[in-house]
Parts: sequence; structure tokens; C-alpha cells
Amino acid sequence: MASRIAAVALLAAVAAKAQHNYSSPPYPTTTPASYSTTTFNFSAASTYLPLTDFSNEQLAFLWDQVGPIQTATLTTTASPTPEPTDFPKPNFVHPLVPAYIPEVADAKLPDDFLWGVASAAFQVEGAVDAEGKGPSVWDLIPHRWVNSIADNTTGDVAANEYYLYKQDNARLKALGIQSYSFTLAWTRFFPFGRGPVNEQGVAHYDDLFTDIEANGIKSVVTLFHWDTPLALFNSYGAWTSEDIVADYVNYAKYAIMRYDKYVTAWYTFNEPQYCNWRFSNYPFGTILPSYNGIGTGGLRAQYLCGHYTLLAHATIYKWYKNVYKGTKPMTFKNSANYIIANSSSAADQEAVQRVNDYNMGWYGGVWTNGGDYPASLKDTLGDILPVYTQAQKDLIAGAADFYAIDAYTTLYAAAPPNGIAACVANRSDPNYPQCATTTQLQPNGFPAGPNADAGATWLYSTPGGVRPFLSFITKEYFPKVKSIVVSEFGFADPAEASFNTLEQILWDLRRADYMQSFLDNILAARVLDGVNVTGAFAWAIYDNFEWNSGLGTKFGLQYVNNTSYERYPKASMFQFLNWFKLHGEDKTATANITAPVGKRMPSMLNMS
Ligand code: PNW
Repeated sequence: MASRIAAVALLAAVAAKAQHNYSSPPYPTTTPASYSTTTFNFSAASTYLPLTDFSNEQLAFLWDQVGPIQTATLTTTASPTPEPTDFPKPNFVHPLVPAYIPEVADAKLPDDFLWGVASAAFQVEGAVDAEGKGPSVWDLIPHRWVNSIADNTTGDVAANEYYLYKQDNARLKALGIQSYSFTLAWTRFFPFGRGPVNEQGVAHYDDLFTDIEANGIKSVVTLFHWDTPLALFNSYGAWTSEDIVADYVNYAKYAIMRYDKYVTAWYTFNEPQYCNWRFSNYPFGTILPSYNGIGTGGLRAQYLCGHYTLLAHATIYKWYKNVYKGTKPMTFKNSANYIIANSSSAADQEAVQRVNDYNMGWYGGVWTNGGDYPASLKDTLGDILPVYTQAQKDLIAGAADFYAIDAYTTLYAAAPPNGIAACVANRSDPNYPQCATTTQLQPNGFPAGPNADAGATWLYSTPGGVRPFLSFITKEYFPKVKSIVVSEFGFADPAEASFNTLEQILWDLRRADYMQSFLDNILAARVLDGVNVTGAFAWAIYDNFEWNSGLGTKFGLQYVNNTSYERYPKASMFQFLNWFKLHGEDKTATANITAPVGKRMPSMLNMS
């Protein structure tokens, strides 16, 4: 037995030797000429990943970066069913909120006052990977940045507007809404942000525009509402690189040329102030994968984002007016709130100025400073703030037809406890670079108004602030502004998502109250204070995906059932519609809810 094992082992050794005859050539000690060589050192990589492959495989790879996508139970365009001629609504046992400002009770808006409801592509569309769409950074964030969305929901399905737009448009018509402010998803046109056009995505928006028009509704369109193409982020960090300007302009020109004939007003960007809260802590390169640490954020990234955004805006604006010869009004939407000094001290007054400069002033070169940044940014930020060339300042100056403000709330501002000067001198100060603190408490400690949902801690219902704010913007801060549109205002009632039944949801008193008072104050700014307010848009058409809070923080004037996707108008919708019946272009309006009870009831019951 033992000798048999030895014989087998010997045979195996002989066979192995035959297979690996180490002494026979070729046995090169250098790399054969048929191979190339290099020295690898990933830390020496540039911060640019070439983007030249626009294949299906590359698109699949991008979606792999996002992860598995949820699909809706309805994934084909639904034909609209007939809308009701009347909707269930509040009656006299709890009427709508009465008017706030008696002096404007009989005031009317001009026929061409633009008004309606608003949405944004990522927040309502769903169908995120349908029909050739590429991912945006917002498709990725809820999937891959754990706990970044308060309720861990995604925008994969949202309100499924991508398939339900015909019903939604029929609803807008049935409700009598004049205009719809919505946004286009860049990656439906260009799945990679640049490269070939995705004809399926274009066909979808072709249908959307013609359907809105067929319903007699005016389209107010935003080209970019934060849904940056992921491929551009991967390639060069998107808004922190000058390359974004050419890519944005390429996309914007395409969309404008195709849809200008349908559009009543254009917004190039939604709230470039988002560079503040987004780019200051972009998680790419730390929490999320990113090529060579692109997009890790920080103050420099924040101000680069703002810089290239305004350049992209000004470039497309000047092209639209001077080359394309477009005639529709164009601007960008701003995010800023009315700021009240916490005391009469000089330091708190300066704090107010600083908060305004670090929000509106940052993008105010269009109306001030010959296209440049405010002194309070240049002086404090120094080399953190990019520099505009004279040619760029000339491009920016005057590059808008009107001012658009998303004016949700009111804040009190104070100088920081250690003083403005100490903060300005110290880049590690927690309040740097704004060097002013804000609160929603009055100086006496009482809240400025009723609070919103926990997913919108920045929001208190303070509609009285919008009236002086509109005067402040147009008369003091930007006197060159000729007209102003309140491009968004809205409210998220607290804990609305915790209600289990429709009847608990539909009488949304805080939102209804906010709508009535906000609109009364806008009207007062116009007719009593002489501000040329030319439009007002309520956020939002219906419940949607709220950034970082998810589907559970609800801003809708309509409730969305996230299983059946049905939409139900809330009391706030009727408050909003009733207001425009009374003050809007509809000259037959009779629903004056400030009239004595006996007169009010019939019109309340008839309103629709
Ligand atoms: C807007 N603030 O963002 C956006 O345009 C919408 O997409 C968003 O859903 C809506 O308001 C509600 O949040 C804002 O801090 C973000 O004052 C922050 C502020 C205002 C508006």
C-alpha cells in the first residue's frame, strides 16, 4: 500500500515538471513589447473623469450607482377620467378663513396677473428611470445616503405625475387655475447631462405642453430645480466647475427652442441659494461614492456653485434675448425671507443687511453693483469668493426681466454674541461667513407665528411679513426691479402625515389661513403700497417629495393617496381659489366671505 502511494506521488511530480518546465524559454524578465506599461498613482489623478461614453451600458452603470428603483403600480400614461363639476368643500359650519385686510376687500387684480400652483419635476414626476431618463444627484441621494431623508422615502414614484399629467391638467382646468409653474428634468432630455438627446423624454414633454395648452392653462417653466445630472457630477463635480455652464446652456437652449411657444414666463433656475445648504455639505466623496473626492463640499464649493449658476443664468438670458430674440419674460427664482432686526441696535441692523446680502445680494448683481457681488461678501469671504471678470459682470448686469421671490416666512436677525467683527475675522466661527444669527422667535420670545411640520423647522406661518418684504425688495434693496412675482409660498401643516383618514387631512386650517393672509398681504402690497407685484404661485399643486424630509412633509393644496395616486383638494385649495374668484381676473366673482353670514352662505356653497 505504501509503495503504491509513493509511486502515484512520483508520477504526479513528473507530470508537474512536464507542465512547468522552468528551464525552457521563453522566460522574459522585461515586459514584452506587445504590452504597454505605466506608473499607477491614484493620488495623482486629476479631478476630471472624461465623459465620452453615452452608451446604454454606461446608462445602466449610472443607474447601478443609484441602486434598485421602485416602480409605480401604474406605468403607462393614463387617459383622464371626467372631473367633477363640483368638489366636496368646506361650508358654513366651518367656513373658509375670513379676509385679513379690510382695505383690500374689494380690490381686484389685473387680468394679466399670473397666478396658479407650482411643482418641481423630481418632487412630483416619479418614473425616474423610465423612457431613457438618466439619474440626477437627487435620484441617488435618498437611495445611497442613509438617513438623509427623514422618513427614508425616495422620489422613485412620488406623485407619479409622469403618467398622470393628463388627469392633473384636467384637474387644474376643473378647479379654474390660470397657470401652472412646473420644471423640466434635464436628464430626461440629456440622460448624461450632455451628449445625445433622448427622444423619448422629449416626446413626453411635448405631450405635457400640448396637454396643458389644450386645457387652457398657462405654462410657467423652470429649467433647473436642483436635479443635477449624476453623470456630470461624476465627471467634474457639476456646479463647482466652469464646465457646467456650457452643459447647462446646451440643455437650456434645446428646451427653450422646443417649448418657447408654449411658455408664458421662464425661470432659468430655482433658488440658486440652494448652493448654501446643499453644496456646503455635499456628501459626495465622504458618504457617497465620488470620483476622486469630487463634490465633497465646503464653503469654496458653495460659492463656486453660486458663481457658475449665475453665469449660466446670465449666459442663457443674453442668448435668449439677443440671439434667439425670445419675447417671454425670463428670470430666476430666489429663496429669501423677510428679515426683521431683533433690536434697534446698529449691530442688529447690520445683521439684517448681512442676511439679505448672503441670500438675495449673492445673486443680486443682475440688479446692483454692476453685476458684481455685494461688498459684505467680498470683504468677508476674500479668496473663498470667486471673482467675476469685467466681461462676466457686464453679462450679469441687467440679465433678467423681473424679480421672482419664493417668500415663505419671516425671520428675526441679530448680530452674533461675539460681535460681527470677530466673526468676520475668523473663518472657523460657527456663524461665518454670514456672521448674523436668525430666529423665528420675536425679541420677547414668543413665536413669530404657528409652526409648520417637523420636516420644515425653518417655516413658521408669518404671512404679515410678505407685505413689507415686497416693498423692501423693490423699493430699497433692488430699486432697479420693475416688477416682482411671488413665485412660491406655501405651508406644511404639522404632522399631517400622521393622520390616518382623509377627513382628518382635508380641513387643513393652518395652510388655509396662511393662504388667505398671504394673498391679502400680497394684494395690499400692490394696491396700498404701490409695489408692482405681477404674480403669485402657491406651493404646491399637491403633496410631493419634500427635500430631505420625504413624502411625509406635505405642502400640497391637494392630498395625494400614495397607493391609488388619487388627488383630493384640501380646504386650502378652496381658500386659494375663492381668493382669486374674489380678487382675480374673474369679474363675475361673488364669493365674498367677508360679507354678513346671511349673504355669505349661498356664495360659499356655490364656489368652485
Ligand atoms: C422651496 N427657506 O425651497 C423649493 O423651491 C421647493 O422645491 C420646496 O419643496 C419648497 O420650497 C418647500 O420647502 C425652499 O429656508 C427651501 O426659507 C428653503 C426655504 C424656502 C424655500
